[in-house]
Amino acid sequence: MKLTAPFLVLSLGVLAASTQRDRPLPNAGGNGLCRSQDCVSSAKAIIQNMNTAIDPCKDFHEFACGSYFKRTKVPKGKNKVGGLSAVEITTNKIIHRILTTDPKKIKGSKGYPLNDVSRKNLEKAQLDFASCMDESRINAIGRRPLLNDLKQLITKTFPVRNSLLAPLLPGIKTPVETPPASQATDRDRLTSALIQLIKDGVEPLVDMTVTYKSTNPALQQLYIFQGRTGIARRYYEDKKALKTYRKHVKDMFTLFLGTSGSSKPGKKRTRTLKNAKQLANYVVDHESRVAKINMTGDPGENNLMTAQKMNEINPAIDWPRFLQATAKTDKASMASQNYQKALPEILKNTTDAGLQVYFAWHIINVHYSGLSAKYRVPMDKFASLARGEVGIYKQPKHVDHCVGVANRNLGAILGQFYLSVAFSPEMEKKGREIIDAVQSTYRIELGKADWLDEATRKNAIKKLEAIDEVVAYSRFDPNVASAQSLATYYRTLKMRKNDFYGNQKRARAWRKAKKLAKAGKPTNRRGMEDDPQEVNALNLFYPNQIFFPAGIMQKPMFAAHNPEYLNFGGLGHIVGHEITHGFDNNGRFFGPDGKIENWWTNATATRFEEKAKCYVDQYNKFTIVGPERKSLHVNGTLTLGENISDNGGLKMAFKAWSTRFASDPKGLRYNNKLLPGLQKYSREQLFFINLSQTLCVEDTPKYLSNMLRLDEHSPARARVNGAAANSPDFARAFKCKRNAKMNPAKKCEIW
Ligand SMILES: *[C@@H]1O[C@H](CO)[C@@H](O)[C@H](O)[C@H]1NC(C)=O
Ligand SMILES: *[C@@H]1O[C@H](CO)[C@@H](O)[C@H](O)[C@H]1NC(C)=O
Ligand SMILES: *[C@@H]1O[C@H](CO)[C@@H](O)[C@H](O)[C@H]1NC(C)=O
Ligand SMILES: *[C@@H]1O[C@H](CO)[C@@H](O)[C@H](O)[C@H]1NC(C)=O
Ligand SMILES: *[C@H]1O[C@H](CO)[C@@H](O)[C@H](O)[C@H]1NC(C)=O
Ligand SMILES: CC(=O)N[C@H]1CO[C@H](CO)[C@@H](O)[C@@H]1O
Ligand SMILES: [Zn+2]
Repeated sequence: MKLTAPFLVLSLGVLAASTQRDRPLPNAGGNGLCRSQDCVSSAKAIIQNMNTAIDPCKDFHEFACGSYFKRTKVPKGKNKVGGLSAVEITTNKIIHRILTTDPKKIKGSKGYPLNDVSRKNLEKAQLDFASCMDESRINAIGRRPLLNDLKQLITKTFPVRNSLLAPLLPGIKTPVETPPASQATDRDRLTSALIQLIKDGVEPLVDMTVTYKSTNPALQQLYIFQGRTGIARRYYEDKKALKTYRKHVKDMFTLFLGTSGSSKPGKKRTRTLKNAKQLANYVVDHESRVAKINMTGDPGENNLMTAQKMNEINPAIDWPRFLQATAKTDKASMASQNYQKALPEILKNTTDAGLQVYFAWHIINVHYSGLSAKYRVPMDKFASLARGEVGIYKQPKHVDHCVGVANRNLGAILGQFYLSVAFSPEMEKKGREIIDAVQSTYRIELGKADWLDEATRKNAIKKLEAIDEVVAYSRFDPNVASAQSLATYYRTLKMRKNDFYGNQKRARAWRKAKKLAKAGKPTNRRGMEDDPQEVNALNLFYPNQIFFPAGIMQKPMFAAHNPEYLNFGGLGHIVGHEITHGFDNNGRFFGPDGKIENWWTNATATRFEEKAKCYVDQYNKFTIVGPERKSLHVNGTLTLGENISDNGGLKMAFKAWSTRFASDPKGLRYNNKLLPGLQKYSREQLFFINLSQTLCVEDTPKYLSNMLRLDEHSPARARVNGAAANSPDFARAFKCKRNAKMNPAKKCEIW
């Protein structure tokens, strides 16, 4: 559901001067020219992006962003600039400041006050960050801590006879204790090993998580999935892909376990490992067997059953003990049953020594993130490739990497500081007004949509009204505005000075434990796993919730004192987009409380499908210029949900704004002043211009062509021009002639 949008630099003086933000809103005071500093700088930024030589009725995105494109080049080391990625850069600078300022020196704001407990919390995040930034120490430590973890595997977690790994790790007494060989004991040993590994966040053979299911969203439930494979299932059939993967596993075993070979003068010293190929084969062959399991006819995810029942399906694991030790429960939903049924057979085809290698590979795959770039980069690079990205991996700058680490591990603590320095209750209040306005407009428009029959309309309205909105930050477990709540939330996560590897490992184990502890508990509807500083917005189909973190309620989407037509073109559009997701080709299958439920009559559902097809055909026709100037088509099926949401979002945001403006044309309540230097544009036009400019994104052709296959969002140009061309409001605002490119006779519309 991640959306993609705009840029512009937030003031970084935020750590010092935050009280200013708490001033009450000045009276809108009539609709003259807006001369506030925010207005002046917004106007300047808007003008600087536009290319007025272009006819807005021919190519609106180019009209709104043309000059931006002319002066902007994707910097080296990046795949794109502009849009939300630029806001992320600004946010990360703020987080970086927070991470590197003495906690005592950060004053905080009245709106979101900080206290001694907050500062104590922050020390934890700062320890993590500092341990990451100490690159020379991490380099000097090298792979040692990972090798220690592998020793742990070999000597304690899963000792085996004839270990292939033991001879590679100095200091291990071989042979290790000989394990007895009876069937029952095998099962005990395997169960114990899996329990230990899961606690460390390593998940070979079984992958487990806790979440709510669509048939009963109020309850958190444990799910057991099949162990992850290194590449997607279909690639195990693809000889070339499999060969690349096998080589990667072999190279990584060599990197992590090899010994330095002799090096000729002037040559780089490289590692060698005689049995690397054999080790790689154990891993890849096992995964290939897993990938071959026929999943057709698998009963799927809604399979809550007792641990006893699970023993019948897969007797290789002692499920009652396993579930109790990991998640303190005696039931779980066993997804991928076909896999579980096949596992005992598959295990028979693997020796214990082979299984140990497979576990080692998973340990490497998870804990490498605590090592130096020498180990991290080749693993990250391959992970990017495995996601289907070809040739676009870019190693982040070290400091960005470390900000990301601290954000991932202790994001909510940083979030409290982010709220305090970059956000204000006034912004929260104004933002909420926009959200409410768009939602009320939605209600009115649902009343008007003539293709909905009455029964479906009633249900749609019921669903809309049941949407639970969370604004700016999580209110419960943790309450990000409360230092005490955060201290409790992170209590069991310990961070140590100079121990980057250990910090990452503890954070991972803590996350897993936190997740698993929710099994059997009610769903926390006010709590968000996403942090307030995230530059993103979400629609969770279940439990029918939308979340707008403080990070998206920022310039250039939103500024509390700016004219409303700008804010509705920015944040309002995003709000409309997220609400529409609940009614798009996926969201429409979920009911008001997030259960999967058919609330459509057949006739209306058929009309929905016809209307959706209009988008698919329309977007299929869009092309972009790819590498070597080749023209590539957008995939209208892949992007359907996002397109429906872009279109609905644009319409609802515009109607919400224009209704408010019409109710207050003199500007006594709402600020709709004009912008200096942009007086020749109407408010309506500026709404669309600003909307488009949140999507002035420049990508490399290579990145763009990758994303065309992978991203559910259309490229920015298609997003803007597609939705604008479908909008009669747009055509009116720019007086586009009938059948102009941006005003086709045939328009697609659902919401
Ligand atoms: C997979 O199982 C389904 C249902 O049991 C069966 O129809 C199908 O032929 C199987 N596919 C293969 C490749 O064995
Ligand atoms: C186990 O190995 C045998 C012999 O190579 C093979 O025929 C069988 O299909 C394998 N079983 C599984 C579940 O992979
Ligand atoms: C609606 O369509 C479904 C499947 O397409 C069908 O099973 C059902 O009987 C139809 N209901 C009505 C009222 O026509
Ligand atoms: C478009 O995306 C859909 C859904 O992901 C996929 O099934 C289809 O193969 C894609 N079409 C093309 C031409 O790539
Ligand atoms: C829908 O998405 C496709 C592909 O991303 C895009 O080309 C198209 O313009 C979008 N359609 C609309 C109406 O937004
Ligand atoms: C490009 C630009 O600056 N656009 C403006 C769009 O509207 C937002 C919200 O008011 C402003 O912050 C931006 O400056
Ligand atoms: Zn979206």
